[in-house]
Amino acid sequence: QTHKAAALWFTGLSGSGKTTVAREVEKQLFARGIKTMLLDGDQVRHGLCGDLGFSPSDRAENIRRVGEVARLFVESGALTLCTFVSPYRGDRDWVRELMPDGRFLEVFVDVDLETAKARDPKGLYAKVDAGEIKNFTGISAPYEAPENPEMTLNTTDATVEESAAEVIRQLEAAGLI
Ligand code: GGZ
Repeated sequence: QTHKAAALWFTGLSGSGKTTVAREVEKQLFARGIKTMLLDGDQVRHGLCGDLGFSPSDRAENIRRVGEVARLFVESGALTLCTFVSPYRGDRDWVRELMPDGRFLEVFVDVDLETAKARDPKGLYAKVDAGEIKNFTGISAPYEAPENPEMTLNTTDATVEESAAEVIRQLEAAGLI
């Protein structure tokens, strides 16, 4: 199966479904024999970015590092799925500029804050309410929604399967797979 290497950049609130949808997309790409890589915020913050917190400058550095790593994977030919809250437009645009033209696709994983709070898969929103986490995106730190994303997934209403199918469909339409 031939494909074109690109970065699929999932951005959205904690609990929006970035990682869950990206994992399902990766599973379907794998089934088609397409080379993939998945870089996830929760994962890299234990290693590569383990020294960073959630101030605006630490988030910028987090995104800079993973952007550089994503570029290496794209250059190696992988369809590279990146799942980071990445709340600042400027940080995301920086990665867009880093990638070869047309090989950065911003995927806005759009969810109602109330829905994300109700899901609270890791109990983080409860900790925010208890005053245990500062600078939490969507509550006490900003989220700058994409203005012209290549894809928007409304995960308040859609199932994981529906959202993943939409990504696959759009990758096909863009001629990347
Ligand atoms: C946002 C936070 C915070 C704060 C911990 N703000 O749902 P999760 O748990 O697994 O994803 C979030 C992850 C965010 O890491 P990123 O590297 O994606 O963030 S950024 O792109 O902004 O650099 C969340 C958890 O870590 N988390 N504290 N204060 N999310």
